[in-house]
Formats: sequence, structure tokens, C-alpha cells
Amino acid sequence: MNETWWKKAVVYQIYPKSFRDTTGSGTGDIQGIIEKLDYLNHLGVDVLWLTPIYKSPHNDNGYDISDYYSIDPTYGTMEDFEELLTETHKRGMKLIMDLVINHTSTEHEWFKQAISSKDNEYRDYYIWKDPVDGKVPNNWESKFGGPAWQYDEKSGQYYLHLFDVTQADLNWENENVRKQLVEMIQFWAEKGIDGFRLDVINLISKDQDFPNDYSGDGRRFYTDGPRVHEYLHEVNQAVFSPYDMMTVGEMSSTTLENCVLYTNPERKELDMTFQFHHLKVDYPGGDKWTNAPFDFIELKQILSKWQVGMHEGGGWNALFWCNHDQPRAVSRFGDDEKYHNESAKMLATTLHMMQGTPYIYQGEEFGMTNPNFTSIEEYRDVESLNAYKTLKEEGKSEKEILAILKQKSRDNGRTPMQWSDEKHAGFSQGNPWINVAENYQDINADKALKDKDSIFYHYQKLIDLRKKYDIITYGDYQLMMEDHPEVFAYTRNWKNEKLVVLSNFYGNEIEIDVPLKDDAGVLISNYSDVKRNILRPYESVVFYMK
Ligand code: TEU
Repeated sequence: MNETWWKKAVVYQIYPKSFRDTTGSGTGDIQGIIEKLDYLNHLGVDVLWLTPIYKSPHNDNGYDISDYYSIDPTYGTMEDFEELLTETHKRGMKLIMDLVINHTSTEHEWFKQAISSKDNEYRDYYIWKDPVDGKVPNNWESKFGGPAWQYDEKSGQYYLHLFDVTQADLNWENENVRKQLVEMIQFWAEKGIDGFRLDVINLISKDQDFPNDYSGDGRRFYTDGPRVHEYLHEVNQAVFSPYDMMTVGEMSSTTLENCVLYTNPERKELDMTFQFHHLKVDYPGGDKWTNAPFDFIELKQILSKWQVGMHEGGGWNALFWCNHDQPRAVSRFGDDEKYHNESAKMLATTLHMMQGTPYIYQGEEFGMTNPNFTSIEEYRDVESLNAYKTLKEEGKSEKEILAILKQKSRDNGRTPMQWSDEKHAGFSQGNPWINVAENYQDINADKALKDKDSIFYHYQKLIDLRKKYDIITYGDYQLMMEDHPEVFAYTRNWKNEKLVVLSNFYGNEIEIDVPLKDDAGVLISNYSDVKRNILRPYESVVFYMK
């Protein structure tokens, strides 16, 4: 097999909880994924990524794993999983799983042992510290709000949790931890899966001095930490390389320099990385919990910096607008009303013509939007519920807080898949675990499949173009019109070929002056005709020339 097949692949992310429920429980399941495999195959994606389906108390929707070796009963059984794998492979697609190995649930057997006594053999699987001056060991903060340390009365020590208090960080310094994790990864590799998405994998190595952070929340002491490259190389050599797995690392607050190191093939760490800098352009001053428009110039600068930097450093980008932690792109960077169709296609084209491996998040392929929840009762996400409390304590009004959550909550991306205009959007016969967005009668997969001009077929075409034009995979990238406040324009060059990608991110008509050869052909566009010197609202067009 060509070891870099994933460079020409498109990945589809499935959030099983909200994908398709076949039992009426209100929660999606593995049989529901199997039922929809033909739909995914029709879209043309090459790889399916499943967010965690392992046994879990679901305080963080499965990112709190209590048993790495079993399937959570709400999703089905190991037999269901094996059937899914076989059926996926039968259709020529691959399957990758989520690997959450920065932390485990506090209900994991290792943690239960560890907390049972200070001299238990599993104690050192986690990170325990004595109090300092009767208080927390340092001032590091949890990503979900509040201190990153939880006190254990019984032993008089604190344990570290960079996320929820029920997600205890594993101690990677302990060789036995690494050995056990490698064994577990081998178990799944032996089952025949094709790779992994590695959750917050750049946080696994902490500065062993655990210093106070006088200018921040502590992240600089564990982000891309001292031994992270060594650890990843170790796991790569033990499992990823021998089993020829595709790997994508989720990198929290990382740097370009580190991502080049993670993904340059010579180093044998990972294949590609997700980074989030381009999704913080609506966090003014770094603060997520605000209502703010996005900074368009910054968006262009960040994406371009990563395009050029990863290309020059021999690394590889994972490209994405959406995932289960992010609001819906069409609501965030497009127009989810008047120009819904045009802007969803424009965003897709802008991203899919870049260098890297594109990821489509369930529902994105027909333009699912934020649900516009109007009451706190509708939210489920632990991070959103914590933020609600904190913002209340800070004195914000209910109205202001709900407006912020409506824009920023992770639940915006977690509402049930809108399959049809039937009850509960055809997601479930029962009551969904989280409300369906009200616009499901208008925006759903059934409707998209019946309309040749739909967003779905635009994605299908983008996937197809990637297969046909090598320049999309290998060409270099140059930003044009850097300071233009409304147009995102870039070129790709490879051998004697050239692509010019032009996207209008706003609702005005814009005159442009881009040098194009007379015989430049249109590869894809979101309007029925193309005018060479004008971009209409949210228009996006790709020219190809030799
Ligand atoms: O997310 C890691 C992460 O840092 C974020 O994207 C996070 O949601 C954001 O910082 C909150 O503002 C991963 C998973 O994708 C997420 O669902 C989990 O909650 C998290 O790790 C912990 O496992």
C-alpha cells in the first residue's frame, strides 16, 4: 500500500451520539452508522473517524473512558463494531477511531486503584501532588474552568485534571502507563482498524517542576511539553508504523514549529495535525466567552501561515472548519439564512482547495446550522454548563449569557443529524438526548439528495476533484490580495499547472482584477455562470490553467 494514501483522502467525522439512533433510545448507535454507510459512500469520502465509543460514564460525551477494551452499551456491542468495520471496508472506505490517552475517566479501574491508597501499584499512573501552603499545588487552570487540581480527602493529595474533574491526567513519565497504552492500541490495530485520531495528544508531557504560571493558565508548561516528541516516536515505532496506520493528532494551542516536527515523515511521529488558531478569530483577546464577529484578515493570515509553513517544513495539515467542539461553520463564517447555499459551498471550496487532508463533520455536507437554543435547559455540554455558572458569577445577565452560548457553545455542533423532515429529523423514534435544530424541515439530507444544486453535491464534486487533480494535493500555496477585507484569494502551483481560488466571504458584490489566461477553465463554482471580474455575494470560483 502507498504509505501516504491519506494525502489524497477526505475524512468524514461521525459523532455517534447524534448520528442515527436505531433503537429509539434517543442516542445514536453503531447500527445507525451501518445503516448510513451507503449514504457516506455516495458522498465519496474515503475515511470515517468515529469519536469515542468506548465504555464511559459520558461526563464529557465519551472523552472520559472507563474501559478502553469495550464498547459503551448505549452504542452497541463489540460484534456491532466488528460488523461496522467489515461493512465499511466492503465499501472501500477506512475506519479510524479516537484515542483518548492524555486522561482516563476517574471510573477507570486504574484510577479506582490509584485513589484507593498512596502505595497502590497504580497510584503513579496519575499525577498526584501534595498541597502547597494548604492549597492547590500550582495555579494551573482546567480547560473547562476552575483549578486543574482536585483534592482527595483520603490521601491529602491533589490529582491533576486538565479537563473535567472526572478526567484524570495520566502520568506518561511512568513507563508502565506507556506500555499499557501501547498494548491497548495494538488490540485495536489487530482488529483491523485503519488508524487513530489522537485527542489532545500534545498535552501528554508535563513540565516535571509543575511551576506556577504567573502570566497565564499553566498551558505553557504542558503544551508541546518536554518529552512529547519522544513519546510519540515511541508509540509510532511500537504500533503506528508496524500496522501502517493513519494518524491525526489533535493539537491544543500548538505552534507551527511543533506541528512540522510532529508530522514530518522523517521523524516518524504522526501523519497530520489539527490546529485551532484559525478557529479563535472570534475570541477577542483570547476570550472565547464573548459575542464577537470574526476577524477576516486574521483568518486569512493564520490559514496562509500554516499552508506555507507546513509545505516548506514537509509537514501535513488536517483541514477543517467544523467538529464536535465547534459551532457550525455556515453560521459562524457564512450566512445561515439568505445565502445559506452559496456561503456553505464557498466555505467548502475555500478549504478543500488547500493543501492537506480535509475533514467533513457530519451534517456539514448539507449545511447544518447552529440550533439557536433559547434556554439553558437545552444545553448538555459540561464546558457550556460550567461557563454558564462562571459568567453568572461574573454578573452577566441571563440574556447576555444565552447570546454568548448561542454563538460559542460546543453543543452547536452536537445536535442530531437532520436526515429528513420527519419527526426528530429522522434521527430517532424516541426523544433525542439533545434537541434537534428547528430548521430540520428545510435543511436535511433527504432534501439535499433530491436537489442537484445542493451543498451535498458540491462536496461530492470537491472530493472528486481531489482525486482527479494532483495539484490539489501537491501544489504550493500563495495568498493573493492579502489585505482585501472581503475576498480570500490564493493560488496553487505545481509543475506547469495553476489553480486560482477566489472566495467572497461577504454579502456584497465585489469588483476584482485577477490576471487569468484566456483559456483558464472553471473547475468549480457556486453560481450557475462565472463573471471573471465580479464576485457576487459569497461567490467562490476555482480557475484551472496550464
Ligand atoms: O478537545 C480538546 C480541546 O482542547 C478543545 O477543542 C476543547 O473542546 C476546547 O478547548 C474547549 O474550549 C478534545 C475533544 O475534542 C473534546 O471533545 C474533549 O472534551 C477534550 O478533548 C477532552 O478530552
